[in-house]
Amino acid sequence: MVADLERIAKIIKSKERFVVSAHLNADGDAVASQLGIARLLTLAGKRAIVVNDEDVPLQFRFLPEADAVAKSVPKDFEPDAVIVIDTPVRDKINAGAVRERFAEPMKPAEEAGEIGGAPWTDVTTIFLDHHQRSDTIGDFVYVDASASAASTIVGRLMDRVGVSPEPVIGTQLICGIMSDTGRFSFANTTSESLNIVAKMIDGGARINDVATELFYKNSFEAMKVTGSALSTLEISKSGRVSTMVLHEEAVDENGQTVEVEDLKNYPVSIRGVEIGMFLRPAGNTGVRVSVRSAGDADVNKFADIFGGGGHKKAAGCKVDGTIDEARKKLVDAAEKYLDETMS
Ligand SMILES: [Mn+2]
Repeated sequence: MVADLERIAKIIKSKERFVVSAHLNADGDAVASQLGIARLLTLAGKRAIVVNDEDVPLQFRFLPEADAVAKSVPKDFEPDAVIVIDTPVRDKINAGAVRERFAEPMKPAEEAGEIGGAPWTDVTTIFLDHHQRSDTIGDFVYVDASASAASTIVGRLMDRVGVSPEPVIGTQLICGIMSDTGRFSFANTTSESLNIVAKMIDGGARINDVATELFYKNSFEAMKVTGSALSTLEISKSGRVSTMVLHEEAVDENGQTVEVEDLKNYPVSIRGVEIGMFLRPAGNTGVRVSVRSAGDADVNKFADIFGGGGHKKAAGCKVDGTIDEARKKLVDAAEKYLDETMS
């Protein structure tokens, strides 16, 4: 059932032992908001265990209490509530025990077995999110798509549950908000989220330490990948469409793909460019494309031409063929799209 924050705060206050998780393939807000809500619960005198199947990504391990994230719910822990935060898609929950509970088709709680040492029938489930979502699974669901980050929602709950800012939760929430607002620059940056950050700074959190961890600890491999991708930048004749490619995914010494999140944003960061695209191989066949808009071009609609989608200013799609073929096709289509939709 859909619930407001007063209701959520009341439920939280009435429970004692929580399992907390967020989404797979964690980003800064997913890690920070689940650690943040767990910290809030601890400060409120509750017990909380954060559970993730996946390891916390290296760049977020600086967060206080990141090392306490468990791989599974201990058998001797009997939760009376589960909180899933920042996760609009049920099969993307980063805790197997919770993901299976909500897998479709969903079984009634009586048939769902146990989580840790507690039967699911005794466990209240709470979803907190800032994504547009159609799903209202869970006993209590609070969604506000106007919240900058899931960490912003944790900030909103602090007052209501009676928890004051201190350095640990402060560091966590600043990380989440800084990540999801693109260092306080995206259109979702609100005075509310900045006010939460201000309160966290007053509570002893150090904003520059968070920024240093997030943005000044790139791996050498990631910087080299960025360099080789940047050297492929091209701009169309009209100057309105820019493309950049990565011919091969780079792998580090452990065989892990070197992911560079920022690459998608370079092509559109050139003056005069309206649509910027980043292309790379999509597994065995085809090309994966990230599309970004600098202004009024709706790239959600543009990506739809190729069967993709996303948001107005950030979208993605998959295109058949080689990277060079895809690049030509995409640039032509983008020029045509701009001609047709922009005055
Ligand atoms: Mn988020």
